Amino acid sequence: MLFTITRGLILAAIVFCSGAYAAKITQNTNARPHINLDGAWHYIADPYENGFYNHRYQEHTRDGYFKNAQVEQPGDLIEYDFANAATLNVPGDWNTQQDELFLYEGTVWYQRDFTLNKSRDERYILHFGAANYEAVVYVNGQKVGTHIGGFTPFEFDVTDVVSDGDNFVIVKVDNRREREQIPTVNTDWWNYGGLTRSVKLLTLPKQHISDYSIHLADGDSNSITGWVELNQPLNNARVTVEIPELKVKQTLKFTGDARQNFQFKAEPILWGPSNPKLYDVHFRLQEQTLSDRIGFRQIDTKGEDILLNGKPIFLKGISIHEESALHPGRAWSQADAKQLLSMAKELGVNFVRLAHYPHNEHMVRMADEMGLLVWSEIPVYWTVLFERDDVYANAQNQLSEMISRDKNRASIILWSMANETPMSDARLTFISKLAAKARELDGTRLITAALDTSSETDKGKSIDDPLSAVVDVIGINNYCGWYYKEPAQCAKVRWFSDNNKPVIMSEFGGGALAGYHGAAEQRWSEEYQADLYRYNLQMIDNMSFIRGMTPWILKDFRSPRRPLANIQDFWNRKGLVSDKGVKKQAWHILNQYYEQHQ
Ligand code: GCB
Repeated sequence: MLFTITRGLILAAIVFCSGAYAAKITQNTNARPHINLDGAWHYIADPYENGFYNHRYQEHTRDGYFKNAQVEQPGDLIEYDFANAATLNVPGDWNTQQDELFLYEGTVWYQRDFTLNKSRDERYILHFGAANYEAVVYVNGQKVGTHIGGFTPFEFDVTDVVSDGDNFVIVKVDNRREREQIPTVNTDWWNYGGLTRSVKLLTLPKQHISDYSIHLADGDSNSITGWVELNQPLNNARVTVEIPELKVKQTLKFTGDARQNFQFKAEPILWGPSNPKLYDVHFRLQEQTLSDRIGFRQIDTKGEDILLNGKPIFLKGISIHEESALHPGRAWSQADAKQLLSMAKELGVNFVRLAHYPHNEHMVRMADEMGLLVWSEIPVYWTVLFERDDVYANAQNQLSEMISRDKNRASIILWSMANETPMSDARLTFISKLAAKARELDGTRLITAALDTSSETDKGKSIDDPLSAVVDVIGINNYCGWYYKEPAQCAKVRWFSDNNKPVIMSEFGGGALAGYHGAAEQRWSEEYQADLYRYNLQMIDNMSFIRGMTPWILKDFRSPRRPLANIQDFWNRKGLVSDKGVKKQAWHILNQYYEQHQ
């Protein structure tokens, strides 16, 4: 206990001192010049954090593993050796790459060399797609920063630390779960550790465009607006924003500022599931051109309706964890994104809930291309310590990093603040503050949260969680036929909502082992799960205020909470397909339902 508190305080100190919560992230990193640092990294598992603390439990300042020391004299005592250590592939979780790390929670050190032709005209930014959970980053033996949070990008300017020629980078990644984290200690997914997303050294001109935002003006589909931000304020700089296909080009003049707003008239074909039209957009500063593919669309609510481009839409969705059928462990690649989202499309969806944390950037870019609407969320999940300011700061930072990376993706229509959080005043204050922050950072999307609280009344189940007043769209998680009632009883369950807001059934479902057949009463059989879907869909048909659903879940996913031998074997079996992608009967029930509800 004492250890936990002390570690919490140390962490808070590290975080605030090293600026781990400054959410500045270079936009569109794949389109930037960079040195790709993916591939084999040497690693040392360090459960006692021997490479970080000395025997008096003080942080090493001179001779920790970050030094990457090599034996020079025969008598040298160095008890680690990255050069001869085994390797892990980056990106990738460590759990599924080495048997000994499968259940490991703790510190792993990563090391790799790289060479650089250093130029005086460039800035070097070391960019991480994500590292779960806490990363301490060193370049050439110097600490360059710390980051907390397992699913969002972060970066450090390492210009002054890198050398011409040989360099090395070392990252201490720690995935221990702690009570004060976001997410907290108890979740229902695998705690995959490591450098789970790509690592790049961005090699950028000294003055460059660091970020931009571009979207339709609120309520005006013939007006495109946004801003461009430079990495430093400039006098007399010009940036052009051009969309050749729309024949628009505007030049922005920077007179001592780092950010300039823009707005111009245009008549884009609006992006949507039936026509996911994307435009090439070019931002130019001096000789640099930065290009992106952008969709333009409006998203609003009106009473109980969700309006996409002004028209009511029903969100036929599915929930997805970041695990694909292509390989074990965390999904990270474009191929993973394609596999998952193609499977979702085949199910007949126009909407995906990317649960329960921000997924990798390939997912949202692929959703843009494929015309899938997206719910994106931060891991404010279950029993977070809502009373604590440092916990809030962490959640807000993860929210800011998610929005910063993905603000230009037309597919994303909903930012979700939380999942199934227990009611309390502290929780209401915490999530209300997050929602206000999200609206401040991005006024172009809707705010939601998945609630699991409803009260029983004479009329039926009432959606009366006070968070309903805070969000634009109410998500409800409800496991009728699984955690309560038998499936057949679900058809008769009645709900009502006095919120005059759209409601999405953000979760329902039940487990089945693919290939296990039996009577419909037989738990874990495909027949049971199929029946549960049939009756829940009947229940949903009686909910006049429902405007979408994301049943739980597309594919079986790993979870330490699910040990049942020969059935679960540490998989949550609520997938409509098995972990290998084999369809279960319930898949066809939902597929038919979606086909009939055009
Ligand atoms: C939920 C959670 C989800 C779990 C699911 C389950 O309500 O939101 O993360 O995996 O239930 O399978 O119980």
